[in-house]
Amino acid sequence: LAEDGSRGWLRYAPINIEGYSTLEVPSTIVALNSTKTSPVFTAGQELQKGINSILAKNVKVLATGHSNTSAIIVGTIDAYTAVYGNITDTESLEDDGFLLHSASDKVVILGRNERGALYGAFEYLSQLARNNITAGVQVSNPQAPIRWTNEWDNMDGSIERGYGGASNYFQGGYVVDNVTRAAEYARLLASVGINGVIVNNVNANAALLSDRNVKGLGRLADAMRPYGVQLGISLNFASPQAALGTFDPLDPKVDAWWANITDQIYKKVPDMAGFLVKANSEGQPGPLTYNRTLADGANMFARAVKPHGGVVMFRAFVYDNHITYANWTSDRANAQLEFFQHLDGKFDENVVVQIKYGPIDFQVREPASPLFGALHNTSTAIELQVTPEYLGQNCHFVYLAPLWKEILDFDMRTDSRPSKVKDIISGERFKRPLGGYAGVPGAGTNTTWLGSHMAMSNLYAYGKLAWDASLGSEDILQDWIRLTFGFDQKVIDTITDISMKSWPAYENYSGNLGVQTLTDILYTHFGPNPASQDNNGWGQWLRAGNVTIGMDRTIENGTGNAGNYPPEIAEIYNDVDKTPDNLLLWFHHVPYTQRLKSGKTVIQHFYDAHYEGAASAQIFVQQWESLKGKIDDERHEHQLFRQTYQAGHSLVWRDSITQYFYNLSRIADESGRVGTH
Ligand code: GCW
Repeated sequence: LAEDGSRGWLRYAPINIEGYSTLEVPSTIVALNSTKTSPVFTAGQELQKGINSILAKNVKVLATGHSNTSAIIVGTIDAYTAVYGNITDTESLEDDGFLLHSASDKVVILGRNERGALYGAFEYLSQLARNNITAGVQVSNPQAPIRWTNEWDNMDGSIERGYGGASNYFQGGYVVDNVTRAAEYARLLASVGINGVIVNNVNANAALLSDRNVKGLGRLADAMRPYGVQLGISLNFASPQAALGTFDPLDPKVDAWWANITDQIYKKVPDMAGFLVKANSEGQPGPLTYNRTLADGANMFARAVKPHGGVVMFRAFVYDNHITYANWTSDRANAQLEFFQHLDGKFDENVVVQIKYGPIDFQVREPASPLFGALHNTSTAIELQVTPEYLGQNCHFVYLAPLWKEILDFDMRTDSRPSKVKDIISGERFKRPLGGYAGVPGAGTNTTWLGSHMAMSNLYAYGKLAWDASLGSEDILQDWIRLTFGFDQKVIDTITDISMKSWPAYENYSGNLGVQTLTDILYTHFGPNPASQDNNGWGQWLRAGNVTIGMDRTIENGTGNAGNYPPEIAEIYNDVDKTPDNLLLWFHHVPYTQRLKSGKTVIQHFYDAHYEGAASAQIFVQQWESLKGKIDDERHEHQLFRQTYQAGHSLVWRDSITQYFYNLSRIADESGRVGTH
């Protein structure tokens, strides 16, 4: 039977394992929904479908029921108390949070709002599908209000940096007619707590705002609403240009133009989440054209959405892509602070500055962006790339949760106080009203959504971490494996092992020691091309010469970037002896013969790491092969093809990078693998 990849982790596979105790799941669901398209209605349907599929049990869905019937009751706290009277343990429930109380004769699933109730239903189904029902009362609240995806879908139907087919939302310049995929995707996202989707690329097209497309956005939002997923859009800053001949954010005509179009959109999408804006970056228009600040630009949109309760996600990915290589102190990594620090406190309350996890661009290893520690009077969100643009584009498999967790758990030590990135973006550290997560999945029309079954662990993990960043990467992964591939211990162990080794392996055979990914930087961002990184205006430099390598980001001799961090962190990164090996070349320009803390030289580390990383990729193939017959053939073959490709391509990586640095340094490998002929 063909595996329907579009179900992702929501397979609701029949539980058929030895020793499984048939749960006394009640035979009735009481869904206290407000309307037929509400998230609680969805919850009722989803519970019915899931229980039927997992336990082969037919369950009725009713709109109300007596307190003494054995039932699964799902709804908001208010709806519940109206029917059944007060219930304890709900005081701590926040927006989108849920209470789940499982007992054999009665299951109560409550949300502060309807969306929360749906999340509780998905959690219950996940526990059922994993044969791991937690008895008693559980209360779960999200750590941050904004848990969105940013889809980079173009209106011509392509997806920027997407590896899973064409757009689910657009075709030929317009919103698609058939919104089935939009609904199915919203379902997947809701099951891991995602509550908003920006449907179009940050490199945005003003044609999105035509009447026909605004109507289309209404259809997309209607398709997503039953899952509690709100639609948002990216805007092209220069959209008013055609009508007004200007897009100056301080021109009242421009302001009025945005207020009007925003009102039009809210007529079709009354619950629109808000706008996402990429301005003055990589050729996109923005307020700097008119000598206005980025805050002037952001606040113009904030005023337009404010009456409707919307928010503006304003990207911090602003930099000049024509910087001078000859200048030792030029540094793209400084751009975010240069553009944003002086604007702290100048953004309206409904603006969130959205910051990529590192100061450059989704590299295999970056330090956390110092901007997280520098904005104290501005709400912030982290931008994570689920689509592995620089990490093998789903032809290689890299489980990304460990990378994200390193950043989220990083302590900025602002004012010498605990200041973990996850607590900054949740709004907790600086007492901000908003904040959260923006993930870029690149989901398309491919039945696997992302172009690879295994890559779905990244989408799953993104949602889980956006809900609760304290969860462990491996725990998240193993839940996903059980939901996706079943309970076979060998399957669980093998996929866990491959996944947990996948980031270190990729880092080893691509760019290690914090030198960046070493991929082709100018066009594809795929495959090795270290020579492409230096000597151009993009600023993703290695500064690799014959004797030395690395960016000098020290305060005294370099670009000063280490000094962008709060003092306790600056002191570490500014000091070549204190900087961890894995970020050495990010912060320091050193000889190839520099000794690492490991005792190896930089160049020898390059050789060894590349051989180790590529060797791991060969083993992944054997490990995956050993699962034949333990998972369905279709998914087994699909992934085997990718692992085999990765194994071969990792050798290409290994040989090109080691040879490149041998050619530059002329220092031979101590183990005789490189530079001997
Ligand atoms: O890394 C770059 C990508 C671009 C992307 C840009 C951004 C959407 O290569 O494709 O454009 O980042 O994040 O704006």
